[in-house]
Amino acid sequence: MDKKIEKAFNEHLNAEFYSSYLYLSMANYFAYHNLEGMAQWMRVQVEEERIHGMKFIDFINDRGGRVVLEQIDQPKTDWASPLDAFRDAYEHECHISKRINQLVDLAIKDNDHAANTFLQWFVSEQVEEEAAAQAIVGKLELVKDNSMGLLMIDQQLGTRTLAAPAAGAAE
Ligand code: OFO
Repeated sequence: MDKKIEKAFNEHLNAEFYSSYLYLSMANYFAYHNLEGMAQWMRVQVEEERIHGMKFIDFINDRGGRVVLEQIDQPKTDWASPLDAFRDAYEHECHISKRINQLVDLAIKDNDHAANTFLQWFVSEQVEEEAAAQAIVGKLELVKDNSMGLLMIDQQLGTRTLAAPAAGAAE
C-alpha cells in the first residue's frame, strides 16, 4: 500500500486505541462516583473503540502494509461532573470524525478506492458516535443537578451491551 496512506492509517489506529483508553478512564471515573450505569456504557465504548483500531490493523495487514504500534498518550483522569465527561466524549468524537474525513480526502487524492471504501464504514459510524454522545449530553443538561434524574439516566445507560458484529464482518 502507498506509504503515505500506511503512515496515516497507523497514526489513526493509535487515535482509536487512545479513544478506547480515554473511555476506560471515564468508565473508572464513573465507577468511582458510583455511577455504574455510565461506567457500563463507557466500558462498551472501550470495546467498540478497540474493534475500530483492530479494523485498521486488519486493513493495513490485508493490503501488505506494516502495522507499527506506537505509545498511547495518557488520557485525562478526572472531570468536574458526568456532564463534563460526556461533553468531552462528544468533542472527542467530533475530533475523530475530522480525522476520518482527512483520511478520506487522502484516499481520494491518492486514488485509493479500497481505502476509500474501507473508510466509508467509519464515516457512517462517526455519525452514530457523535449522535450517541450528544444525546447523553442533552439529557444531562436537562436534569442539571437533579440527583433523581441523574440516577435515572445512569440506570438507562447501564442497559447498553456490545452489539454482536454483523455476519462476515472483520470484527
Ligand atoms: Fe472509533 O469512534 Fe469513537 O472514537
